Amino acid sequence: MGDISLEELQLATRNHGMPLEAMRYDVTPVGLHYLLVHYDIPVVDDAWRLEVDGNVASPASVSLADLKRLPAHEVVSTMECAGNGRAELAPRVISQPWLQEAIGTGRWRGVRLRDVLDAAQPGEGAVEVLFTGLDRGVEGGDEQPFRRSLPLDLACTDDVLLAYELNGEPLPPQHGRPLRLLVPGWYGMTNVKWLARITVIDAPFAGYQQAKGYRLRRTEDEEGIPLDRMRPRALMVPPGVPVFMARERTVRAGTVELEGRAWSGHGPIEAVDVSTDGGVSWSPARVEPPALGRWAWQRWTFAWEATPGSYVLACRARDAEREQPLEPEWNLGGYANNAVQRVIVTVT
Ligand SMILES: Nc1nc2c(c(=O)[nH]1)N[C@H]1C(S)=C(S)[C@@H](COP(=O)(O)O)O[C@H]1N2
Ligand SMILES: [Mo]
Repeated sequence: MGDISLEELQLATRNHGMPLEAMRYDVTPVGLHYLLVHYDIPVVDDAWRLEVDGNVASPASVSLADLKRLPAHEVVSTMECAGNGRAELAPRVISQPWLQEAIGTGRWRGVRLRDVLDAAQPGEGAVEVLFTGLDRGVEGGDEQPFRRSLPLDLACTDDVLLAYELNGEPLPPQHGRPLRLLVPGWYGMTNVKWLARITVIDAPFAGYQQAKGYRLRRTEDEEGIPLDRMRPRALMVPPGVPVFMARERTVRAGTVELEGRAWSGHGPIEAVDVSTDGGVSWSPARVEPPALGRWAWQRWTFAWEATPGSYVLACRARDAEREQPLEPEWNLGGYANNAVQRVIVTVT
């Protein structure tokens, strides 16, 4: 794989994953939710306002108090960074070196984006809504704010939020205080934090995070396919106890209740299979129905009759149309690698 660089380590210490044992919580406690920040976390004061402009009949500048006067809506949603699994690609892709922990499930509360857009009245010819964050940095050689767009029809769906609360508290600084976009089912980059401006536009946004970043492509000159919804993935809570450095696991012989979570941005999980021989043979796990609404991960369990020896455990999810691959498929940005998780376990 090659040594990890100091630059990658610098990213990895700023942006942390969710320790997989935190999948025991239905909703991820705030400090355990994964974190990804491209530039710096901005400090936002009370004078903050959200500007709504572009191709709209009624441009507006609204405070947080104005937003809180609109009907509140809550969604429990599992979020995953599009780069989750990147560090398992070979050749390694140099960026935030995620293994499999770039995930979390939040109880997000805010107002429907649709209510804010309806008040502004998008004009004839409007096709997308552009979201601009307060954070700035240099990427692809140009200084820019973090910015991404959504198609107008998706922006106006029921569960797309401008969120001001996470798990019943005001958004913490690192997760977008005071306001962020939340698009359930889509990969993490969609959910623009520290919103400053919402602009209704007449042509698809062609900025860096849309035209260059977050596209599936194998070479620089390929146009590629934009990333959107999360692919299916199952992860297990690593069983037993870890070895301090290698994190390989030891469990006692007997019935071991394996547990984990599974999700897909395309719809409910239809099945999770478990393997105790590294993915050669598979048996079905018990998958619980969605308990927290359609956008949250589903819990699964599997009773493993463990006898002494060495094992490679694996789990694999499928939704109505797609199943996790056994091996990663390489791409330039190191995105959307949902290859199955493998956990090395010794039974004593
Ligand atoms: N303004 C802004 N929004 C952002 C980002 C960012 O760097 N700046 N990172 C994006 C990425 S790549 C991901 S994966 C998610 C992470 O959200 P979280 O840190 O709240 O888990 O936020 C997205 N929204
Ligand atoms: Mo991300």
